[in-house]
Parts: sequence; structure tokens; C-alpha cells
Amino acid sequence: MTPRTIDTKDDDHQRSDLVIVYHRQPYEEVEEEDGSIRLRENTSPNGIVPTLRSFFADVDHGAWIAWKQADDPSNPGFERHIEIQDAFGRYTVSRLPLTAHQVREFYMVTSKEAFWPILHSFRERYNYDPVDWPNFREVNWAFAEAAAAEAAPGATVWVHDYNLWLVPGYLRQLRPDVKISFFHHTPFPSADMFNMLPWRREIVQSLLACDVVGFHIPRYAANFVSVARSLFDVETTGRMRVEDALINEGTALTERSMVTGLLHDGHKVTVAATPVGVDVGYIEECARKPETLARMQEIRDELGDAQLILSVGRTDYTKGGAQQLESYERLLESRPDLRGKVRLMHVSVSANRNMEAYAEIQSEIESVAGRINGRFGTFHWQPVALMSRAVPFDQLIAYYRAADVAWITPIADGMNLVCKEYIAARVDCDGVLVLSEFAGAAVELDASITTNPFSHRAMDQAIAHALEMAPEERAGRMERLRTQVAAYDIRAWGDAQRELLERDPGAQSKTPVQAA
Ligand code: GDG
Repeated sequence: MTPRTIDTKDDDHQRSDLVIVYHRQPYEEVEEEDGSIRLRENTSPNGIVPTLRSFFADVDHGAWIAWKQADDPSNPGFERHIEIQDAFGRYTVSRLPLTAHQVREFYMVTSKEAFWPILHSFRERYNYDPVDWPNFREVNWAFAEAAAAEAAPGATVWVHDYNLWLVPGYLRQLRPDVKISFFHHTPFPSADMFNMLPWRREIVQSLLACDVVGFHIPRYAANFVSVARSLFDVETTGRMRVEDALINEGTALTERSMVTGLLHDGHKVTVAATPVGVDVGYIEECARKPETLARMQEIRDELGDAQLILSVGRTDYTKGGAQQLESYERLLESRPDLRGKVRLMHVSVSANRNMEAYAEIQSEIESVAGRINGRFGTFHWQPVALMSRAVPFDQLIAYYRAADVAWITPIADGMNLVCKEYIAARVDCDGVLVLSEFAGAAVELDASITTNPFSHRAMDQAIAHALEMAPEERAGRMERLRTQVAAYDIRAWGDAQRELLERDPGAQSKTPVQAA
């Protein structure tokens, strides 16, 4: 169903049982030539927005809180609320009018220059001096007020990601009756790292006002608990053995048990680890379409007998794009037999073109890719195809199907959905996944070839191993990966969120660990 807006009087829209607070709007607005507004999917690469919209299918009425840039926030012509009807039902989008200055300070400076490096443990990139903390508070307060205005009595408010860290605390003051759940899409670092943030107490105090604080994997939950303990008097109220599905023996991010609840100032908080999955059914359907197969065949014809390695990610220093290209360069250097027999398609799409840190990494990637093509390329063979523009999703699925190897080696990554999309697309049960052990997904995907992006030797061996793997081993590993990705798909994640919200906050888990 094509999304459309419905006219309502600004103040008479229905209050909502589910309020999603996410910095970006669920659709982008495009102005047509006749001045009318059309809604379209966000062009920025991010798979989570459609998933969040799908939660509205389960409620009578929903609301989504986001910001929208306004040159003059007091302009009476600014449409504060729009009512959307799409395949998941009807919901209100409440837009906070933020000035370009507010957005820059809140999003690009505080969130991306100060928080993002700390969350991903890049201490040396942390830039705290330019942070305008009063602006960050102001923007978070505005999100909290908007959520409070939309929520029906006893509603659930679901807040997403670190740039809205202060929303739960403010919202608790405004609306003690609502249930608040907060989900982190990024890693959550250890106390040694997190406590570099001078605003640590304020942030954690706000998170402790939630009913549920969610993370992708047990390690991040454990880190949060240790941070909370370092800053406040908190008691733990439950502990559980981590389920086998989240234990990849010996890998860097695996935990064997985790705390499931905290008690702070008489308030119980459930701490949860629920890895985000992908829409396996939808991806499989796309992967089986005749158009996809035709495109896959074209790609394969163009490759001839060369193997295709595929690497996809946002342009970000956390994704390890340049380090990966350097590993590819070493591979071609040490293995002349592979020249002409392998191609790397490196998709690196920038979500924040005008930020210095990202422009820098983009030019580093371009420089290494250019060097590789210059050193090894011939008239007939280009070792790296670098794509800096987003590939349309249906095309991306065709590349997933055509790729012999998906090479996903972030330095740090909350989960990483690309590797799960690759597995979901491999309905033919073939293809090899090489995955960094510092991606959250590595704790689930134990049949991938895990590698350590900090080690040249580990990186180089992993890609060589993947290219040489025998067909039976490839099929065996892919079969296991496909079972894992299907078991924890996006619906399983949604069910887990619902279950957490219905549970008594901080309740003892069903599978307690024996006291030591
Ligand atoms: C954050 C966390 C966590 C990428 N290039 C293209 C394209 N994409 C799509 C992929 C995928 C999405 O973007 C990227 O998702 P990731 O999970 O890999 O990474 P982040 O953007 O960093 O997301 C991450 C995630 O939140 C969810 O919680 O997993 O750890 O950092 O869906 O397909 N899509 C299209 N063309 C591209 O060129 N169409």
C-alpha cells in the first residue's frame, strides 16, 4: 500500500497505545512539482525503519516522534502533526521543529563526535570540547514532551538509540504512568570507556528510569550493568544463563551468563539482550524473483570464472572498510594466482556526507581502492569495484545471490544486518560469510568464518580460506547460518520486545544461574 497522509485538525488526533521515538521520520517527504507532498522510503541506508513501522499493525493507533528541520520553528505554517496510513495501519507522526543549528549540535556533534566513538571504543576519535550539552538536553526534552503528549494512559513508549538517551528520564517526570522501553542499536562499551563521558551519571540515571533497557547481545547488557554499578547504588534482581543460540565459543563478544534486572531507588528495570534480525520471508521472496535471478545471471556472466567477494556497509570508521581493502591488497600481492580470478565489490555508502570524519574515511577508501586497481588491474580486469552510491535493494539482493563470499569485517558493530541479509538471500544454500568477531551478529552466527580485523594474519587467512572452501563445507555452513537467521528473524525480535514489556520489570529470569 502506498503511504499517504490523512488530513486531521492538528489537535484532535487520537492518543496512542504505542509511541515510537526515533530521531528520523518513518518516511521522507518529497515535494512534487505541483507543490503537493509525496512520501517515500528513506534513501539513507537503514533497514530498521520499516521494521519499527510494522509494530503499528498490533495497536489501535500509534504515534511516531521524529524531528523535522524548520528554518523558523515558530512559523505557524509548520505542520507539527501528520496522520499516515500505510500497510501497517494509521498513525500520527509528530514532528519536532528543530533548527539546522540544533540538528547539527545534537546529531552531528554530540551524538556523532562524542558518543559514537565512545560507544564503539574509538577513544582517540572522541571529541568532547565542541559539545553543546544544554542543546542536547533541550532537544531530548522536546522529544520527551512530544511523546508525553501522544501517549494514551498506560501506553508503551519505545525509545531508540543513544541520541535520545535523556528522553526516558524526562518522560518519567512528565508521565509516570507509561511504560518506557529503550533499545540500543550500537554496542554499549565497558565502564572504562563509557565513563569517559562527563555526562555519564545523567545518561545512566535517565536509562534507569526505563522499564526495559534493551541491547543486541549479552555483552552490551553486561557492560551497561557494570556502568550502572560504577555510578549508582543498584542491586541486581536476576541472572540467567545465556541461551546456546547466543554462544559462539571463544569469540570476543560472547558472554555465558547475564544480569536480567536492576533495582534502583525502588524502581525495577529489566535488562535484556534481543538481537535484531532481518525480514527473512521478504528477502527470500525477493531472492527468488525471476528479475533477481536474471540480474544475478548477468552479474555472473560478467564475472566469467572469477569469484565475487561482496562487502557492504555505511562509510564509517567503525566498519573497517580501509583495513579490509588493505587485506585484499595483501591477498593479491601474495597470491598472484588469484589475479584475474577474483573481484571485490565494495559498497560503502555515506549517510553523513558533510561530516569531516566520514569524508576522511571516504577518501581513504577511495585511495586504497584506486591504488589496488592501479597496481593490479588490467584492461580486462578491475580488482575492486567501489560503489559510493546506495545500490537499490532489489539489486543488492541480486549481488548477495551472486557473491561467493560476503566479507563483513567491522572494527565494532552493534549487530550488523548486512550479514544476516546475505544469509537470508542465499536460498540456494551456497556462499561463505566471513565475519568480524566484533560484530554483535558473530555471537549468533557460529558457522561463519570469524576473523579479527585488528590482525593482518587473521584477516588474510580468513578471506583466503573462504575463497578456497569446498562446496560441501560451504553448503553445510550456510545451512546452519540460514537456520540461525530464520530462528531469530525480525518477527522473533518483535515478539521478544512485546514479551519484555509485558513482563514484571526486573523479574527473575526463568532460567536462573546456580549461585557460585
Ligand atoms: C545500526 C548499527 C545495527 C547498506 N548499503 C546499502 C543498503 N544498506 C542497508 C543494508 C542494511 C542497512 O543498510 C545497514 O544496517 P547495519 O546493521 O549493517 O548497519 P548500521 O547502519 O550501522 O546500523 C548496527 C543496526 O543499527 C540495527 O540495529 O545492526 O550495528 O550500527 O539493512 O541493507 N541498502 C541499500 N543499498 C545500499 O547500498 N538498498
